[in-house]
Amino acid sequence: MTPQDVLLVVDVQNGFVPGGNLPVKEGDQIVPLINRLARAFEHVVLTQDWHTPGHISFASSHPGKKPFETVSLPYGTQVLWPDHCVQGTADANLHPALDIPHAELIIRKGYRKHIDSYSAFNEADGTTPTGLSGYLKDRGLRKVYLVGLATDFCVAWSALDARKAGFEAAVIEDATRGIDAGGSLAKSWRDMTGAGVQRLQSSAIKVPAA
Ligand code: VGL
Ligand code: ZN
Repeated sequence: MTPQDVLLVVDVQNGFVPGGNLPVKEGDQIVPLINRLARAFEHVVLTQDWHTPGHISFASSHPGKKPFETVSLPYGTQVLWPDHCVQGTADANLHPALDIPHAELIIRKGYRKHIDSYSAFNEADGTTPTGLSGYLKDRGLRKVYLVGLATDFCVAWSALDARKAGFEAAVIEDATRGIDAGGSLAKSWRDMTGAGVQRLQSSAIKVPAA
């Protein structure tokens, strides 16, 4: 790894592991691997899904709608989710086994009631920045390695936006897990590969001895 590389650890939160409100299958299994990989990186940024109560992405905010159905919103089609990662709740906390004390920044996202944000770079309207691009550029960071949850939503959208913002991007596949709603996992890999996102395995990352 070089000093221009940054590890982006996406949404490793209670809400996205078994027992959480929007559990991703095997989501907890990647935590030890992410802790290990983080030792290879001088720079680590974490993201945290951080919704208001009654957030527009929640099925419960749309009478008659169930989780995993969709609605049409001003910024496009929105998949509806169970209530998850509500600000200040245990569901929104970072996973207790995540152990990356040298992480430099936590980007919270999805905190505006009427716009979702899968991506760590831009909210779902595609135009409202979170500030991450400016942060990385100001600090001279050029290549973003992504791990975390979920491969086909927040990881993929963040990787695609990293490319749009001019960064190199690589997803470390075995340090992610997907939701795979209606073929979304395969589609996300097609989109990422097409956008020049590298698809790596953790064996390709050389981790210094503890
Ligand atoms: C995510 C759905 C809703 C994710 C967040 O972290 O991938 N997915 N909110
Ligand atoms: Zn969310």
